[in-house]
This record gives sequence, C-alpha cells and structure tokens, in this order.
Amino acid sequence: SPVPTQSADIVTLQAHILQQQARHPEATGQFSWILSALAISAKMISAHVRRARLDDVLGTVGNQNVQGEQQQKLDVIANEILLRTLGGREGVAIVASEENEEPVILREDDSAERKYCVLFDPLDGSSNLDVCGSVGTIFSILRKDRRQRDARGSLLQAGAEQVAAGYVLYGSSTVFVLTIGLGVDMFVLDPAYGAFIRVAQGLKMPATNKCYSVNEGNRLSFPEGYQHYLTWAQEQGYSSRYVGAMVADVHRILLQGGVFMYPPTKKAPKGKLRLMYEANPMAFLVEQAGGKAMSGPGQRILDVQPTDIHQRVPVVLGSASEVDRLMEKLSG
Ligand code: AHM
Ligand code: MG
Repeated sequence: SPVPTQSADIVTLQAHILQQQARHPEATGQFSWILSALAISAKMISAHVRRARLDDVLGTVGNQNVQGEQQQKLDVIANEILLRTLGGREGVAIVASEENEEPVILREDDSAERKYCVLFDPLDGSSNLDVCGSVGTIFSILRKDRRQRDARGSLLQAGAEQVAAGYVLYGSSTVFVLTIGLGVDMFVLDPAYGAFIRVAQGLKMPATNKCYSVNEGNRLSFPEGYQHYLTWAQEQGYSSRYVGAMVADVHRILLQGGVFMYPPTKKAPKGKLRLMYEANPMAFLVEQAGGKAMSGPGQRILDVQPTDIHQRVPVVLGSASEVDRLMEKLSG
C-alpha cells in the first residue's frame, strides 16, 4: 500500500500518551510509563494468542513444546507478561490480577512521587481460545491511597476513583480501547508496523440499538425483571448477540449500542463478573462513551464500595435508554 503523505495525521498510542501527558505540566511521566507497559503487554499477549492453536499442536503429548519446555496455559502466560512489564515500572506500587489470590506489592509507597495500583484480568474469556474465538485483557488503574498501609486496603476503592481503564480485544484485529477520564479513544494494532494506531477519539455509543447480549441459557434462573425485559425485547424484534467473552460483547455494545448483562443466577447469586477486574473498568469506559452501567435499580456500578478485591456484581451496561428500561422492569 502507498505510504501516506499526511503522516502528521497518524497518531500511535505512544504519541497519544505523550500528547495527553503534555496537557498535564505537573505530570512526572510515571503514569505514561504504566500505559506504555500495558501497550507492550498487549502486543506480547496478542502474539501468543495468534499462535495459540499452533503452539498446542507443535507441543507434544506430555504438554511439552518443540524446545522441550513445559507448555503453559495462555492465561498464565498473559498474567506473567503483565506482571513482568508492570513490575519494571517505577510508578506501580501494587498489582492485582484476577489470576492471583493475593495482590502483589511491588514497591513501598514512601517516596514523594505518586504511585499507582494496576488491576487486571489478563485473559478474559479464555475458554474461547479452544474455538479460535475472541478473548481480551481488561485493566483498571487506581491511585495508591497513601493513608492505607495494607495492600488490600489501598485497592478497595470504588470504581469512580479509577484514573484510567481499558481493554484489549484480540479479535479479527487487536484493538486497544482506553479512557483516562477524558472520553474513550480506540487504537488498532498494525501488524506490519507493530504499532497501535489511533482510529477513533471521543467515542460515543449510539443512544439506542435493538440488541441484547446475555447468556440466555440461564434465563429461567434470572430474577423476574430480567425475564420480563427479555420477553419485551423479543416482542419488539430485538437481536441477540453473545460471544461469551466480555471484552468482545462489550466492544460490540460500545460501537453499536444495545445492552449487555450478566444477571444474578441461582448458581451465581451475585452474577459471575468481578467488580474490580471486569465490571468497574467496563463501567468507566461505557459511561465515558455516554452510556450507563448499573448493578441494579439505583445502583451505579462505579459507586459500589468494594469489600473484597475478588467480589462479584450483577452487571447491566450499554445505551442509556436500554439500561433505564431494564432497570424499570427490575423495580417492578
Ligand atoms: P473468565 O474471567 O473466567 O474468563 O470469565 C469471564 C467470562 C466473561 O468474559 C464472559 O462475559 C462470561 O465469563 C461468560 O460467562 P458464561 O459462560 O456463564 O456466559
Ligand atoms: Mg474474566
């Protein structure tokens, strides 16, 4: 393809981060380094995801690959990539992963500089890998609370306190979606150049769309209000779309509108999704794109005060009008 002459129009994720940093003269660059660690992690995980099925067959029965190394599951690999890249960044005090029972304290917070906590779900929806389906990485960044000595204590902040959040979708393209509280920006990995290129700024989700995304196999065990909403939506001729990987399902809602939900079920009375690794970062993005994210009537996800870093919450998010309608059905 021809080399574009208007190269000033091409903005990479790195350039975008530097542009944002320049708008904050007081910034030390610590935060920018954290975002760049997430970007390189995304490229590394993407490279592994693209080879997942091949690495499987190239390894032998004893779970060893051709080099005779023990093969690891991709969730473990993704988790280690993030821990390693974030571990090298001065600004990160604590990391917490959906894959680790305990948060990892990287640095004591005794310097004058502000430190951050990074929470992530390294490979969300990883069962999709068996069928070459989409998977993702979700992350959330909080300021380290200096008053808290204990690591869990400094992490237990409501989602409204997030300074940044985003996800990486490993789909037909690798897409990086980010908010630092100034709208939502989207980048696509150019595999030829190895760079994330900005493709959209200030993303706004459509105000409405006749589409819902839910594991409908669980329908009979949803609270009644959800079932009423689904019946109503079907009568209106809504479409149903469900990948079973939150990143892919929320990405569709973000771009096309509609509603995504993971309601309480008999098996999972608080739903399946985790507040700090899945619900909060997605809620921040959705609100920044003009949508809504609720856990129940009157309960904004971002206002939920966490009591445990691994706690679960019911999730309803998407176009404001759809979320409102579902909340009305839930309140009876
Ligand atoms: P995981 O973190 O173990 O991968 O589980 C989270 C995933 C989400 O990506 C997805 O929305 C949900 O589980 C699907 O669950 P279900 O198979 O019950 O519909
Ligand atoms: Mg997950």
